[in-house]
Amino acid sequence: MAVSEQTVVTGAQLDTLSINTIRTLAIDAVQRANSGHPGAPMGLAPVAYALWQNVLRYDPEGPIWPNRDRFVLSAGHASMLLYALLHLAGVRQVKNDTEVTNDLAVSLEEIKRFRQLGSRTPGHPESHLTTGVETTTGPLGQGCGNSVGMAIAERWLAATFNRPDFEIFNYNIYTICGDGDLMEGVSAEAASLAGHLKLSNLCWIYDNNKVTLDGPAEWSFSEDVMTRFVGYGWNVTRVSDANDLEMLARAYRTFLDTKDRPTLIVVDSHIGYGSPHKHDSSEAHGEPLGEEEVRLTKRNYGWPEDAKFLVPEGVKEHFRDGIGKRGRDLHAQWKKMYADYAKQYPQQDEQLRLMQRRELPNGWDKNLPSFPADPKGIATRESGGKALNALAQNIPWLVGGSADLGNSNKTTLKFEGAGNFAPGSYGGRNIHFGVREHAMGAALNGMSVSKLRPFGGTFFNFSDYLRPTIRLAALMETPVIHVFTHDSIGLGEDGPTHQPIEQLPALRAVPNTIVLRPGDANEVVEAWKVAVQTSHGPTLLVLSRQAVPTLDRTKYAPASGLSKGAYVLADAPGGRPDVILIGTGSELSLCVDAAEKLKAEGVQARVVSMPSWELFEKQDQNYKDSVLPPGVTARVSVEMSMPLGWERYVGPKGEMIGMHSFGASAPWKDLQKHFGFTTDAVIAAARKTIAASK
Ligand SMILES: Cc1ncc(C[n+]2csc(CCOP(=O)(O)OP(=O)(O)O)c2C)c(N)n1
Ligand SMILES: [Mg+2]
Repeated sequence: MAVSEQTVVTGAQLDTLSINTIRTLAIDAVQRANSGHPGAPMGLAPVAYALWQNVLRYDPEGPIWPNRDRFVLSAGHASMLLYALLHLAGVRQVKNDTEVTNDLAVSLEEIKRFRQLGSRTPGHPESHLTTGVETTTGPLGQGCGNSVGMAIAERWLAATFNRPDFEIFNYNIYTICGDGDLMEGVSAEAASLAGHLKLSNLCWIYDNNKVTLDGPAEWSFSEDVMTRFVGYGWNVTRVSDANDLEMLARAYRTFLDTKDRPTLIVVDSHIGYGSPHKHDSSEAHGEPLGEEEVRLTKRNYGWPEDAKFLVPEGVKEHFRDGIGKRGRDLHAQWKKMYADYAKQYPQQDEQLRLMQRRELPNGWDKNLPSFPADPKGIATRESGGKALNALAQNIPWLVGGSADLGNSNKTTLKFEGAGNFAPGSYGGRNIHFGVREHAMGAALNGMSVSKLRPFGGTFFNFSDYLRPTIRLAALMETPVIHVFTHDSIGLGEDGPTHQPIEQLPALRAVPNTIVLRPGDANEVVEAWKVAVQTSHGPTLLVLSRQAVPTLDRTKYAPASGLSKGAYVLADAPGGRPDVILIGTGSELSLCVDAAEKLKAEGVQARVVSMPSWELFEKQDQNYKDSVLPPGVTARVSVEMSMPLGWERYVGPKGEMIGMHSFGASAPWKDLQKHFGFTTDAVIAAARKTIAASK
């Protein structure tokens, strides 16, 4: 069928026309940008078309409808596939997370600006930029992991908010993934978890095109994917021809009919290489086709060879009559039902509205613990568990768990009714992620973009296992809370395999991420308050296994100073210190002790508690100077971590007490002496920096 700008077509021809429009938009955008992957969108166009046009319950004019189906393109390099769909379906852009505008999320102009500065069509889909992009993908495997979190979120929302005759939540999550996604470990962890949890609202569509960037997939990938997923407890079905819309429709129907487990649809496809002569070559497909190849390909599709960014007449209308009409009708019915629901269940309605806006309920901070002075004190993981349990009773959608360390992380919600999130009882607030840190991190991101307030726990050292997900939460500007306990060599006997050294500086290096290492029980409560009030990025709580003294707040400044990142805990007379001692976490009390002893020697020390660099950097210069006066250059930092970066706070004359090697397996008291985290060491460093500053 030849196409011109005026062609009028109907029926099955419209399917082909629409699919080829997706393909040629991808080809043209990649060609103009002179970078990107045209092949994957070309191969996947019918698969995505069959889903969007005939199955997806999505209202392009209401893209934040809470009960919309979610579409995740885990194969983020195929971004043009998603942009073309968003354009053709007419999805509207949302402002400030809540306000649907009349602007298209992806206009044709934006497609022409693919991969350009400031466009809504970056190289890989970014959810904070483009409405309709449900989660940011690009690092392969992450979208798969996110989709499991989205499926968890839907099950939780349904169990929590649905009422007889009011099925407020019953949406599904569809994820397109490729060979790369399925090779990545995170997708295996996530699939295992999804199978265990029997998440029947989850459908992965595997683009089995037998090719990856370097060449044939068989060079590195020969496992039996279908058998593997059967082993995970998934329903597995196959579509042997990606261009067969009927077979695709049957596969989606199979998914919808499967009520007891997730579904994997294996779709045998051919990646688009352009014209047939290129078809079997192992030529790289992660690049533009080139002008000549673009022509040949278009000729092959029966497309005008010279037309660029052509959307033939009838295509947009076709989408409007398909996904558009279905979505609009379903959304309208839902709104009607919801209005009655809101009348009958005003409390639930209020909660759902707050969640959508990422706001906290009234009284969210009531009954928070407050800890009396205690020289023996308690571990910050302990006080953390108490603060979390109080907050979670006030914020019903604070939901999370641990990667099999709940008892160590103290992240278990223990109050009446908290319950476990388990197959068939999806209203529980405690999720057992199992020993799957990476999938946990990815799932937390998926829960967060679904507007829950998720938290997850593991040992701080194993933040390495989920670090990619922290980075993505930061990029996506989505508020996930990580509880990292066993924060240093202070964990003792487990030894250097478990003792974090470089994790603090490494995570402080991630933009838009708040790292908090509170110094005593009352700072922990304040840290949790910061965490739940943060709405546009991840917060990492770094907590100790060992007890730390609870400081006497009648003698020292209040712990609320934590919200400024750093504050003067104890000052020298007249605010004129000879030296400033800066501590974080468990080392704060070392600084306090050292200051007391220095005082007896006639040296006036100021103690600064600095639980968060990021929060401190947000303060104005006056405040910063009031905490660290430029005139006082004798400064000591104390932190059981690689001290990388502390130079900026202690200055050229300052001293940094930190870790310069791995730790060791021994009782904590012995490690403390061995690695020099003692009051005497702080005093010696203070003397040294005072001498250097004179
Ligand atoms: C974690 C990660 N590693 C590497 C890449 C780079 N990369 C992008 S696409 C791709 C090929 C993946 O092959 P497949 O998933 O089969 O996609 P196809 O080439 O079939 O579209 C690679 C390696 C990436 N995006 N993410
Ligand atoms: Mg592939």
